[in-house]
Amino acid sequence: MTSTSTHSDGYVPFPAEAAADARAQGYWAGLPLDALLRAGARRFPDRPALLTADGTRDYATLDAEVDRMARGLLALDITPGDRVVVQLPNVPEFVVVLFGLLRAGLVPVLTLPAHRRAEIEHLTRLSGAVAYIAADRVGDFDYRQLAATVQREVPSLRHVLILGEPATFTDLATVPTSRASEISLPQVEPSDIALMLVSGGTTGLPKLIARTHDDYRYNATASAELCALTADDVYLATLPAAHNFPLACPGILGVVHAGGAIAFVGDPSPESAFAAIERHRVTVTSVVPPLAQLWCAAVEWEDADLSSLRLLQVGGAKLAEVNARAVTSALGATLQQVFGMAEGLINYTRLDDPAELVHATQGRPLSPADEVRVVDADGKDVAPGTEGELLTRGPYTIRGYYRAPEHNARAFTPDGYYRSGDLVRRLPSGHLIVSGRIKDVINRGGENVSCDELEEHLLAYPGVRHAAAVGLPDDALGETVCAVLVVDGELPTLAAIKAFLTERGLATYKLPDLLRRAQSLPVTAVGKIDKKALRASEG
Ligand code: OOB
Repeated sequence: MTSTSTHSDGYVPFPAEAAADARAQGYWAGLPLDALLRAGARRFPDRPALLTADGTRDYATLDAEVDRMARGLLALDITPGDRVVVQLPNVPEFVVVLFGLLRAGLVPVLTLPAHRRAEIEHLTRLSGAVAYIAADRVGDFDYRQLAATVQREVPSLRHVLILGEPATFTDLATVPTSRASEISLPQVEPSDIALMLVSGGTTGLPKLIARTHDDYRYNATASAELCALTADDVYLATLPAAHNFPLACPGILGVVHAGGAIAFVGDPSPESAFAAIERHRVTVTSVVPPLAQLWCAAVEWEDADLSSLRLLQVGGAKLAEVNARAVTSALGATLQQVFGMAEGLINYTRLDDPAELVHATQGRPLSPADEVRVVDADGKDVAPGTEGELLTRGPYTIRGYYRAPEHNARAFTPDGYYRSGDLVRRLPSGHLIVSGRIKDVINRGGENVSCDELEEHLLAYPGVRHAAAVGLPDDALGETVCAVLVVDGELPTLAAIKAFLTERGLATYKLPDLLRRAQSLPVTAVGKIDKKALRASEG
């Protein structure tokens, strides 16, 4: 039995014994994440690293640019170990900022463009971030206004760096500096926290997932090898780059390891994505199931040349078997199902798996060192092939969320397994079939909506006595968000509820799609809201 200890600042490290094993077995290379780019610049200086609208940047150029960014960040009064909230859209600067922070020993807190005040304020406070890096605006949303609000509420936030028109803040473009002799770069410890990912969240607000250089480097490099990435690959970041899937499974970091090139697309519509695939001769990309279905349908009317695409990764939510077959035949590329989680464990179907497994399973664990248990409600291992909850532990799975001791006591077993909340069946080959979730989260097209969090906000609406959020099956999104309310007087309109939640700073994807009225909510034997019954009655 290994013990878990929590660092004084709320970080739960790998137990010494597990860390020693991961090193001894060669999973952890003992290198900082930034070494991926350093190695790229050494091995492939002239190869394209970033493919942008105005040309390409080779590895040597990108590396030099990252160097100037790292030193420029440290020239502000930011010191190694400090957290920096990053909220950028899919643009090449994302890579410069990410590696710049890593090289400077600063810890990026990777939030998604769709996050709004409630999430950003919470994550800034929880991480104790001293800086926030965002674009001026995306669509009609102005991140500078968000920054101003968060800075008012969270005193630790000293710097706001804006990509684009900075208004009253600092222009990100003025940060890089070539005063290399004056500002030295720190020695980064591979066992330190490299970056923080944001959890989909099961209860209340999102949690922070601290990933070390060692574990995340392994995550990305082992994934790159599994996907057989080479310097000839071109990866298209279609999903938000700050998400674990496009970032490190193998994604951006995996491609840098292989010496390949990265292209970005701001919106994942077939029009934009197909044009980018054709233009950059993209070989690999990753999407969520609804997007895969949309792309599948779009090949009928879009006449872009997609012949360069060799691997289409689909994950984030369950891809129905019928859709898996359709994707393979419509897009021509090899399909890979990816069942992963920001907490760690990633399962992949292999490139040479028989079609049956690729279509009907969500893959098997990346690493031979991944430990997977499938257990019943009492935590006992179920018989092979039987449905149960997936528990996991391994060289790239966290041992606890950052600064969340109470939640950790429930979300992890005493011997360090993460309770995923996912219901799975395991085949003799080790492949897993995901059959549902025990956690109360709605998976809306790959975005996780925490029912608890949404309910808390709904209950704040005048006249709402009880509120329950449930996911209802939906052909396009997998699940839609249905809010069931017990109210005094008139039921508010859906538009009024959405406006109210938006005003409270909730992300757009968490807003209910449907609103229903109930006289009372069904409860379980111990008095908890019975979501299963509710789902059955509302579905
Ligand atoms: C990925 O990571 P998260 O942290 O946004 O969400 C994790 C949860 C899983 O626990 C599971 O409930 C669900 O999303 N999920 C899937 C799935 N992939 C993720 N459910 C069914 N089938 C799948 N293929 O979503 C993520 C992280 C890395 C790679 C890919 C996805």
